[in-house]
Amino acid sequence: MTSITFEISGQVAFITLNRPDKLNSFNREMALTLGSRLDECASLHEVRAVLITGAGRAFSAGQDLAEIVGPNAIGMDKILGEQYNPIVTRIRNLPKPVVAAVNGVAAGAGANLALCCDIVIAARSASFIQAFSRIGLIPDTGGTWFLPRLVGWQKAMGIAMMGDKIGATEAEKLGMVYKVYEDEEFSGASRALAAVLAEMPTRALAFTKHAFNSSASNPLEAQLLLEDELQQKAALTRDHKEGINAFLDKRAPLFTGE
Ligand code: LHQ
Repeated sequence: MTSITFEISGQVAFITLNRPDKLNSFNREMALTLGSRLDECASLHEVRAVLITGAGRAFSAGQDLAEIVGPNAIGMDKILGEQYNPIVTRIRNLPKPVVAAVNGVAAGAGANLALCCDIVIAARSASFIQAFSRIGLIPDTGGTWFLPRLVGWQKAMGIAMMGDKIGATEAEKLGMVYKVYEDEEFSGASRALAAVLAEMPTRALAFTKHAFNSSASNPLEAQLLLEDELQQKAALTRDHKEGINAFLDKRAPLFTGE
């Protein structure tokens, strides 16, 4: 059984973490395959949005803990640098929107994989656990960067140190999640949301992502200059012209991602 399933439909790449009997925890092969699939999403012109979700009852339980013990254990020196960090940087740099559709529990690196995506949606019964402190580790996969930015320093520190299970309803209130959908409508709603994103002006969304990424380290003056530069680029796109024309013609725009 393949640990990552990949399907392109209606300009959306659907990536499913697929080790349901192990709650989609990541072994090395699965992490490296996810990285390759994200590269494909970047290079395939027909992909205009990406949706990552989990098979079965979990989104992902993070690192497969069985793989880091015993004589054949993968060394800690190889795990973050080779497996998880490249996934986070690929998602942040991918010039297309990436949605995490958190269908169930997301723990450890699984939680932070979700939080590094552009839009995080969750099923009502989903949950997020910074499970690291329970096993004597620190939040990784970008957790120490994303969590304080999403929920503020104090909530982030509490969540990271206590390893609390945060349900979807609370996660939405805290700002970890864009929207929560009832379990029975979650699959359809997440596919619909990704389909809408795939029909939006892809280059403007990529510039938006670039600007948000840069805002994390830019002073205001530099950020204003970057907005100016990116807005000028956006204004040259076909989709910008189409958006204006459609508005003036009182019709729905047809964006092509050009
Ligand atoms: C698992 C796992 C799992 C293997 C459930 N591994 N089998 C980076 C750098 C280097 C090293 C370490 O890690 C990292 C990043 C990280 O991600 S560290 C954090 C790793 N993750 C965890 O510590 C979470 C461990 N899992 C849990 O705490 C629970 O399974 C949760 C709360 C996620 C779900 O609990 P339950 O709903 O009660 O399910 P369960 O515990 O019964 O799990 C179901 C099965 O999945 C079970 O297998 P079995 O054969 O007994 O049915 C678990 O052993 C397996 N599983 N997580 N991470």
